[in-house]
Amino acid sequence: MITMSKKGLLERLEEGPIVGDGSFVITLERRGYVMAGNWTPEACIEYPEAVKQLHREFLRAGADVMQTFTFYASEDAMGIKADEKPDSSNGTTSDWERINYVACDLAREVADEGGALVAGSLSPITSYKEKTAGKEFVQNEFKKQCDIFVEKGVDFMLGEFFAEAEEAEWAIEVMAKTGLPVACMMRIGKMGDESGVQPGDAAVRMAKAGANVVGVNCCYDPDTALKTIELMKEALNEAGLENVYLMMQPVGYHAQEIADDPRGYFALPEFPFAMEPRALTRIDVHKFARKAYDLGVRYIGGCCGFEPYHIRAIAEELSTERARRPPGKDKHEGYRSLRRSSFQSQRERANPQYWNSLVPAAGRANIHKLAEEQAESPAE
Ligand code: CBH
Ligand code: ZN
Repeated sequence: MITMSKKGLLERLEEGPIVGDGSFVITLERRGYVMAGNWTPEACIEYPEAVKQLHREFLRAGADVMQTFTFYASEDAMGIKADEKPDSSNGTTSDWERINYVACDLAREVADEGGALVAGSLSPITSYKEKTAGKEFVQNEFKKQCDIFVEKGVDFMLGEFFAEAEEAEWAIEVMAKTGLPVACMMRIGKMGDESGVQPGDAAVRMAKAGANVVGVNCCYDPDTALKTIELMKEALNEAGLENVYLMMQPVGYHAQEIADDPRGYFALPEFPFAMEPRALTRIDVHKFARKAYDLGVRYIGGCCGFEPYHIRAIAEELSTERARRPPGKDKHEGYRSLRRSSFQSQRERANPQYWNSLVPAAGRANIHKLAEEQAESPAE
């Protein structure tokens, strides 16, 4: 067996762009393994094969990082959400600990199949959001998860989806104490966080709290998120913090109209059960990856709605910069493979010009008439 010495997060970022993974709770809900509303990761212990399969698809798509599927898996968040469940067989309060352990095993098993890194993943503490808990309680919640991540030997720490710079700082302080590299993303828009902290200030605060990589995730589409990242970049440069890397994992949906809404894409009427018509195409993602790289973002992945084929588009777009293509390349040769089609009309599409200039349809021929008909006879 050949053992390659594995490079860590910061060494890899030094060499070139890192590809993150994509959507877990949203994708596993669609596949039948996660409960909408709760968005908690019991699937780690209930359907470990389903979680591993999704990790594996992201790995094959070119992801360099497997985030532990520990979203909302603090004792606090899971406890509050379990209490709200009508049926206690859906998980018990004490499951949080086992979920965190198993999540590390699942991510590690798959990461080792392709030399990827495992990120121990933290997310908001429900009692902080409800303003019923202070710093000591919140940091202790983060610490309990971090202790498990360290025991399980994750490669770095990653915080995500924080609504306020303050909670992100508290998480970063705890993550930094592990001595591992720290990445942290807020779900902040260009208007600022929920307490009025501007994106630039939030980025500087995250960096000063000890994060090596900072940025935004979820809530906004790639174009909107890029504007927020630009503000972060300017502020980091002004503060002399150019050595801090930028990262982004936006949603895999078109959501231009909520660009100024602090609730992000959750404000869309289609969230969460009718999002399909808004899905990004792989061509949208190629364009996003290029813009992000050109802006200086060095860790590029996706959040809700980013399916494995979207992550593959990032890895393919940046294959020159990364000097490699995704592991699944044997089934992909760009648009050229359409030359093999049985149909002349498809063979004509075997070129990038066709796809790059395409404006995809919404799929409904007469959407206004359809809306009128639905108003007359609403579905159950
Ligand atoms: O599961 C994942 O993909 C995570 N890496 C990020 C999830 S972002 C938000 C999910 C929904 C939250 C909610 O509605 O409470
Ligand atoms: Zn998300």
